[in-house]
Order: sequence, then structure tokens, then C-alpha cells
Amino acid sequence: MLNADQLYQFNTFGFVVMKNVFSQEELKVIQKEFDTKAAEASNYEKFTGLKTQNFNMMGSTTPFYASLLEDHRFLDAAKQMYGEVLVHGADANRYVGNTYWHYDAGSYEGYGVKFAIYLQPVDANTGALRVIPGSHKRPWFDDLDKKPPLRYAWVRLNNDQAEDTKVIESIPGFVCKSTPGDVVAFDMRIYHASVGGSSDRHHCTLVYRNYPKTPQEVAATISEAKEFMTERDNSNTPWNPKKRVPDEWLDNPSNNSTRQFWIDEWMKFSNMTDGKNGYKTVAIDGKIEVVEA
Ligand SMILES: O=C(O)CCC(=O)C(=O)O
Ligand SMILES: [Fe+2]
Repeated sequence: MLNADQLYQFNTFGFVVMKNVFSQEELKVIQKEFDTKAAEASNYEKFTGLKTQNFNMMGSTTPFYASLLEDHRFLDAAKQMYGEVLVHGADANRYVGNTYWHYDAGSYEGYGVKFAIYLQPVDANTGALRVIPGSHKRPWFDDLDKKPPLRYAWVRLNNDQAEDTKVIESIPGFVCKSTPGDVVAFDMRIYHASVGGSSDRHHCTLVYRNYPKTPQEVAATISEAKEFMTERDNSNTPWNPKKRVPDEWLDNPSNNSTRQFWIDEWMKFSNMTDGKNGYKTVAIDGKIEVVEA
């Protein structure tokens, strides 16, 4: 649960750093499961410290991490933020170098919360998440997209330049310092970046989506749901499942009722027709926009 101040900070500024959420014992288990996935990936592609690797953490070889999606520390906090939520996923990354300014949400209407867990201490010049407070809200969200280095249409064509430390530092941001055990929660629409991280930064995530409340949000969720349930080309990360979540997670072997609700809801939305409720999604410059159908 978030206290009233934490919830206020999240709603107003779009992020909150939750201190000391995990015990030392839990951190050991998370690191062990992280190492298990890293070893699985290394069987396909040796980690060189030159390219970020990403692992899905929802399968049977990471049972503790997978269970965190249903853990009340995160699920209840997510529900405090948005009312009802849908699961989006849980993954881990071995991050390399800087991360350019971007936001994670596919669209303004398709959003949620990411809980980011850094397994090493991180600060301003060692890869901590830096955010533009309040950038998850319109009209500022749109204003920030008008000009490089924040304009996404520019970033996606100029990754190398966007990743330059001076370019990232030219934008004022709040640094979310974190030590192992802390969790950085942020709205997926908030602009964020990082500078100076090591070439093997261990970062794990738990992500939930806002359960759609408006017809525009329903339209965004339908397009997300179709992707959620469809197999995709995983040849870049063959250690990850072809669907966004592993089949063994979808099988729900322990009959978890929360998980079943999520699976049923994703199925329901994936079977709905885009545009039928008056809104549809269109892809523009790598992002989704919800427009009148
Ligand atoms: O830690 C980083 O460098 C980037 C993290 C990020 O972009 C994310 O958690 O979405
Ligand atoms: Fe991100």
C-alpha cells in the first residue's frame, strides 16, 4: 500500500520512490532468478557488455519473481493509482550505457505503472532513472514532444545522438536515486532517461496497465490486447517466449484467481473490434494515437 503522501506524489508528479520494499532474503532470491535467466540467455547469445539483454521473468524458472505480479505490495499500490488494473508483464534487463529520453506508454490513453527494481545502487551519474516530473499529464505531455531531444519521431531516427550524455543532461530531470530493496514506481507516460550506468546494470520490472475507463482507453486496450495474445518474431531474443507472456503463465497451474481475471480480460479485449466504440488506434512515427473511427 502507498501512504497518502506517496499516492499524492505519484498522481501529481507521475512517480514515487518506495524505500526498502524488499528484505535482504528476497533480494537474494531475485538476484538468483535474474542469474538463472541470464544464464539461459547466454546459451543463445553471450553477454558482452555492449548490448542490453532483456528477459521475460514470468516463467517457471523464476517462480518468486513471477509471483510478485500478484503480490499485494505492488498490485494494491497499482489499484490505488488506477482503480482496477490489468497485468502487462514482468521482465529483467542487463542494461548497457545511457538511456535516451523516452516514455514507455504506447499512447497517452494506453498507460499504466512500471515498478522498477535496481539490483545495484544507482545515482545521477551511475544509471539512476531520471524523470521529468509531471510529464505524464496533458498538455505538457504533448508540449514536450514538439522538439528534440524529447521529440520521439526524432529520437527513433537518431538513437546515437539521443544517447549522448550532454544531450540527455540538456533536459532538467529529477534523479531517482535507488539502493537495492527500493522500488521506483512511475507512470508509463512520464519522460525518463539515465546517464552513466555500468555496462551490466541489473534492472527488473513489474508492469500493470490501467483498466480502461473511457472509450478512448478501451480502444488503446483493444490494440494492446491483440498484441498480447499474438505470437511475434522472437529471433532477436530467442530465450524469450513468442507471446508477450509464456504459455506456462497462461496455463495458470495454481489457479490463481487474479491471474485468471487478467487472462480472461485480455482475451475479451483481444476479441473486440477496433473502431466499434467510435475510436480506433493508428500508428504514427512509432507511437499509437487514438482517433475517432
Ligand atoms: O534504467 C535505464 O537506463 C532505463 C530504464 C527504463 O527506460 C525503464 O525502466 O523503462
Ligand atoms: Fe523506459
